[in-house]
Amino acid sequence: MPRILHFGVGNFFRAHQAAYTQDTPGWRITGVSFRSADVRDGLADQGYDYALLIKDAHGTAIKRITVLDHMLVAPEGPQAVIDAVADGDVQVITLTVSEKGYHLTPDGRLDLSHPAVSADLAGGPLTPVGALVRGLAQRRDPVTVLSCDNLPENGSKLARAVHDFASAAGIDITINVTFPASMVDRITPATTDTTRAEASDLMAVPTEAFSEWVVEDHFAAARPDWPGVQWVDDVAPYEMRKLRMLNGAHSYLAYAGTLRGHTYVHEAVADPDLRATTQALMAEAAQTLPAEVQLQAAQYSDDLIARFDNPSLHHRLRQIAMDGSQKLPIRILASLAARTSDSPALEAAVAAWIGFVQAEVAAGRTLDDPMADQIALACRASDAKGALRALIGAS
Ligand code: CS2
Repeated sequence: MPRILHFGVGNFFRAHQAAYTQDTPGWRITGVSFRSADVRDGLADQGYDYALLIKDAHGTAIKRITVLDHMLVAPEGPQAVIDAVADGDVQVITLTVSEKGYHLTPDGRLDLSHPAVSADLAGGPLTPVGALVRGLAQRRDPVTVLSCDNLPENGSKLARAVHDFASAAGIDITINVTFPASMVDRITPATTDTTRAEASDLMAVPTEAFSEWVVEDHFAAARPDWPGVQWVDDVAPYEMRKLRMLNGAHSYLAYAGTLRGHTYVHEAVADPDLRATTQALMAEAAQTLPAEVQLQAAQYSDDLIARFDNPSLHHRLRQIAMDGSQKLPIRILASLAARTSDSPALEAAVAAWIGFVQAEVAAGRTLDDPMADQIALACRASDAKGALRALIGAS
């Protein structure tokens, strides 16, 4: 039976790609964790099945996900992960390893000086990119590698990172492998005790009813017939719209909302000042989008506000606030760079991030961000705002 190998078995994958595959007869999934064994242990205890709690303003529907049937943990057995990449039954390798999981430089190359990358090159713990390179080098059959992370041009970025790692390691990849781009969307909070109790399932995942997946139709091997996927030649317009409008607004709400004492997205977006700035931010971002999606941007913005208003999701602002140094350049600075007129709402998002990190550092809390140390240092500079802006590449 054809198989998908998935890197990064977090809640987003379990609410999105796993749910689509659940509705696609004939496919099974092997998951890979690059960090702890916790998710594998929790899922293995219940035969890898779990409940997806689909929440809208009217209530909760439960969908059982039974399509995942095996999981590997890279730190426990790196060779098993490499062998899985090389396995001929695997037709598609999907990834949700988050922005920082690719270890890219700001100009989109593999950061060879990153400690995790140099350790992997020296035979230490596997990174997702290193696992791909080592496994692809052993493969005999074509395969598709599909990034499902919130990065612009995620397919070509991953292809370049794989190429950079392979050249640095002196490894040849000779099989046909494609790296289509994709835009993924489904708001998926973290699991809490309330979620677990609601579903009587320790591994339950909460999510919203809305779901979208736009995929570049460039597959080297069998392509799952995922129902509802939009197959396109060019993902870029959809991806820009989603990153700049949804994710940009999310990050603004996360920082500005936390600063105003809110806990959840639905609370922050109900705050009249924040709601107005969120709408203005989406309008500013929309003006930077390609013509084909600009026309529907006003409707898209209204639909996003309705999704953020969802009172049942309980999506914590602090979950979105993490990794700001990785997210802001993509979600906010890209729009700012493309704009030719004043952008008060986008600037308010940069200011909200600065205010948030300064407040966290002043309170003695360690930031959940790969650049936490540099951010803390910049907060102590005499021109802290300038230093923080420079750190994320804001002019
Ligand atoms: C959020 C995203 O945590 C975050 O950074 O903005 O996870 C967002 O919920 C998803 O991209 C929605 O598809």
